[in-house]
Amino acid sequence: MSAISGNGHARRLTINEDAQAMIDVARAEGIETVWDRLAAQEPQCGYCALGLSCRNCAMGPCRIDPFGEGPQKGVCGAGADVIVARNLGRTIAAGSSSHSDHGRDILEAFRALAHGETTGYRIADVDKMKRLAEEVGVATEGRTTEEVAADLADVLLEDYGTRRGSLSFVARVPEVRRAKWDSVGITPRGVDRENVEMLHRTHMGVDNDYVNTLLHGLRTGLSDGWGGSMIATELSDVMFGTPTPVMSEINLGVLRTDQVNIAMHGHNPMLSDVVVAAAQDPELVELARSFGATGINIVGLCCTGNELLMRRGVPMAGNHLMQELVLVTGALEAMVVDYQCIMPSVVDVAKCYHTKIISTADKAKFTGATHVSFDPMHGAEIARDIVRMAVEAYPDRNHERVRIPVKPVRMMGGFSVEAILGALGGTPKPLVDAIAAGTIRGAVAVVGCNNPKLPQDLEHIELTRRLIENDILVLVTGCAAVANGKAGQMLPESAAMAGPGLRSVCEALGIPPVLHMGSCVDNSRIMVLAAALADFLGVDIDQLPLAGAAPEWYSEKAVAIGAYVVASGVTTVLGVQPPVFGSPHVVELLAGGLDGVVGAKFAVEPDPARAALLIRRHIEAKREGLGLPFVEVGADEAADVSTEAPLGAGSKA
Ligand code: BF8
Ligand code: SF4
Repeated sequence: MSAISGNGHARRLTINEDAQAMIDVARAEGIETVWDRLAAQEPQCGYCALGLSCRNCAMGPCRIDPFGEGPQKGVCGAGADVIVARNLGRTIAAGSSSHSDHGRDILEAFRALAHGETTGYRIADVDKMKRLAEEVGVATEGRTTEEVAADLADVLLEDYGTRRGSLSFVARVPEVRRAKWDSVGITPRGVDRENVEMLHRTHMGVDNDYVNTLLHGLRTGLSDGWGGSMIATELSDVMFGTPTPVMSEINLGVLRTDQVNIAMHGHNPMLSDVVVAAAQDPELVELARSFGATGINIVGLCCTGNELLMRRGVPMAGNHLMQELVLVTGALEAMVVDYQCIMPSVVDVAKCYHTKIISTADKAKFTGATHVSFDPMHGAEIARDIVRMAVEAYPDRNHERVRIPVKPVRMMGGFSVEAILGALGGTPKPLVDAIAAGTIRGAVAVVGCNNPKLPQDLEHIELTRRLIENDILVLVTGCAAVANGKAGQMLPESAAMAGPGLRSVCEALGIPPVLHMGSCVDNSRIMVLAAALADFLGVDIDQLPLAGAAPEWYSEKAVAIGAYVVASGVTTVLGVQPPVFGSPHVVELLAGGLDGVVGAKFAVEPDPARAALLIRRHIEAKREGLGLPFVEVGADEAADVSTEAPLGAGSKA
């Protein structure tokens, strides 16, 4: 089908042709999308945008006047610093809890698998399971796989409680960093403990010192990055396979006019993996054929899509802002969701078509959706029921309304730490050598979401383009990775887009200059890689030429990620202002003071060109610190960008 031309309106909202075409269709048909609702919300609350409103108790709600003319204290006496810090602390706890609860769901399924209580699951990577067991002190010699798995599950379940001094995987952190965390009092203990403690501290009248609250915010984030998220990643690898490089396709062009299309949306591979298996069930394929379809096509959205793409090469329909637009193609029989980042609006958009929204998590129900309670004890059977429901919707499809606006783009994913080290011959040495020689200047994790306040994907791909052109390896996860994939930056031949040094390394290894490392919980892979590089060099993580960026973040989970990445020693640039600017003290701590505490800090820079300069200067400064050859980053081009600039300086706003 030919492309439907985007008008000026759609082109301001997204850089992607498939999204532009579907926005035009939605507007023409009066279907409301996220951009319409954002416009209806404007102007958004200025107090909330600055972090200056509080409704933590019934003496409030309260707000602080940022101009100094109105109230400067809430009813309880809390000023701007305390209110902003408490709000940020709760945001980190919400994000950390989301990842960690996802991790716990996988852990509980893994434990049930070990006890033979599930259907549709197996231990796909026995070697990794044994390595993990040995790492956390579980005996493996002379024991069955199931016995070892059961004990491993029990040790990791303890990480959620408070029985140990610190989380199991904190042992992966370079010793010098662990000592730093101990000295500041931010070593993460139990996953649940840090999150509960944050809710406690931010109750009225508990932690009334913003520095103390924010330090616990780092600890809460660390309980996600080196706890809940890492457990989710590691056990997903064990149950579904450790990713290895794989080719796939991406954008709305992955939908098929002649097949039953099922989009898997959400986060937990426990659901999506068994649905992919069920879609190959000969009986269900035959049922689809009996309705005139040629087969069953599973596509991914958001992070569960990343999980499927990384391990199975399942094609990816799109990232966060595509979840409504994929429905507007009229080509989906079902969108199957679990939890996180699923807009309630998908139910309303689906009503305009024959598409079924099938919710599956008892903790994430959607009014108006069809709920199928997913239970890993009967994973295979429930997955078949779900696929059958989708197939049975195919006869209701109105083929006249089907619009698949583009051809898919090819991409390569599957870069687990194991795969990267494997490509390097089993050791980080070749990568370290390339960084030391300056062939690769450093590495940047470009991660996070889409946010309708920014043109979709523009910041991701422009920042990435500028980094790889300057020989900086880019590691991506989450919706950022989907943006890069759609833009064609994730193919081995995209090495041609990189500077000469990075290009030569990528060509020698046959890899893209932008490595897809997985879903958002898989940012833990980036932490493991950073720790491995630091250990190899005998330095702390904050000495490495690394940076993080979340150009288009929206989610509380992204804030938790930012907290653990910075606390782990990696300076991070945000493209969207966090609601902290109501407190100059909090801003000064996050953008300055933290550097003296954990060796890293935050910056905000929405302009991708300026963000790239900021990051390049940071990387060259780290190179200089390690005694490696460094260059002054184009003093002329960077004249107006300073790494010392306070949080938010240089923003276009
Ligand atoms: O966990 S990148 S929009 S889908 S929060 Fe959500 Fe953000 Fe996407 Fe995945 Ni991550
Ligand atoms: Fe107001 Fe204090 Fe209650 Fe917050 S905790 S709502 S600032 S009285």
